[in-house]
Amino acid sequence: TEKKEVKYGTLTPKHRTDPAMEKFRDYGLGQFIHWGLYAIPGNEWEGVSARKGAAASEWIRTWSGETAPKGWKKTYDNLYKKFDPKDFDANAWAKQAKDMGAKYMIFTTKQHDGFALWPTKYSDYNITKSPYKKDIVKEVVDAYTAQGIDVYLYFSVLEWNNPDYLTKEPQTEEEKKKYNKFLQYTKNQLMELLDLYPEIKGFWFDGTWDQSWVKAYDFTYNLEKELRAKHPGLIIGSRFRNDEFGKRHFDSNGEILGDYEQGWERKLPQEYEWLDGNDWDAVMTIPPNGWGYMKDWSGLYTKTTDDLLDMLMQTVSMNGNFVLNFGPDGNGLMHPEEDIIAKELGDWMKVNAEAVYGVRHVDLPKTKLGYYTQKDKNLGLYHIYISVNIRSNQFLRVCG
Ligand code: FHN
Repeated sequence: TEKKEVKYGTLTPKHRTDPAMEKFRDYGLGQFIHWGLYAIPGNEWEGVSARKGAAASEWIRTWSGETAPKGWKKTYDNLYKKFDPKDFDANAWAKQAKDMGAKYMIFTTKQHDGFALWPTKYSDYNITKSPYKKDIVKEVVDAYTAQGIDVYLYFSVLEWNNPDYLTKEPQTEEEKKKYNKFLQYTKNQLMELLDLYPEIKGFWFDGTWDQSWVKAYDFTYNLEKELRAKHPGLIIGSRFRNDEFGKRHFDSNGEILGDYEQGWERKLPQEYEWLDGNDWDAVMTIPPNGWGYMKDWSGLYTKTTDDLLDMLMQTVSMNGNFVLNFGPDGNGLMHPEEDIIAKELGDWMKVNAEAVYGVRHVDLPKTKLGYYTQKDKNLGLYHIYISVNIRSNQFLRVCG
């Protein structure tokens, strides 16, 4: 089909071959951590569950309907005054991730509520105003980097509480002025993150679906250019921006926008061909949904270690990275179920990691029993099958 003229399309080749991107392709397993003020309520408040009133645990600020506590938004916006995670130990998190076999991690610097976990100069709604005061982003970056785990920063453009934020395209001069101020604020925070944490390898952007941001494609195109110029090798996913026709993730010619596809969230592609040769990650919750801490997992199907191992192998067999989400509580402790799964995953990885790290898709008809991966066409391939009900899964190296 005729190529369309796209002025605000991709800024990087479809298949980057620089060392940073080759390392991204080799990760295999990553950890996502969603942490912020929403960890304090843990998807409930004064014994009332928000399960019926908010889309997900980290969306609890939007809790509405008859179950929502009176004056909830005000209560939520004041939670920063209570944020003082007594048990938070970034080194313990990083050690757990290391033992689990994670090669990179994605950490929420700021989710949709706009509360910054770093001492940003550009907003007062940040960690220094909480009793905890200290720079959590720095603690996490330092601890994981010390363990040899690469750090990517999750950044939500969308900010529910920012008076300058708009969801729709700015129309009036006043709206344009306000939103331009918001765009500049966003750019300032991103440049600040790169200045403060130069060790990071990339960004995981989120909250970029509103028309206000979609129509600001000239700004976002130039912002991506500036971020990449400031931090050579920076890795940015497909969720950051769109082209001038509003096409997100892929431009109007189907070319990926960014370095890896960020579309696989809580679901996996079934065919390798669907990926069209692009790099990608799959981010996964242990409960059905809910990225932030949820006190109560009862009544929900929460994925078993075997479920997650199967997803991991399905992902890496199709050249993706599988990123498992953890939602620490308001004191900085992981959910007890998350600790169990991290241990079991790690035990399996200690035996099978060679079939996960640095592997690529095998061009064979899909096996009915598990997944194929391979490191080097001449060294044979791995055939991993996840036994249905035992933890000690086997793999055999089939030398071609
Ligand atoms: O709205 C967010 C959600 O809270 C969570 O952060 C996930 C993680 O991938 N991203 C958005 C939903 O697509």
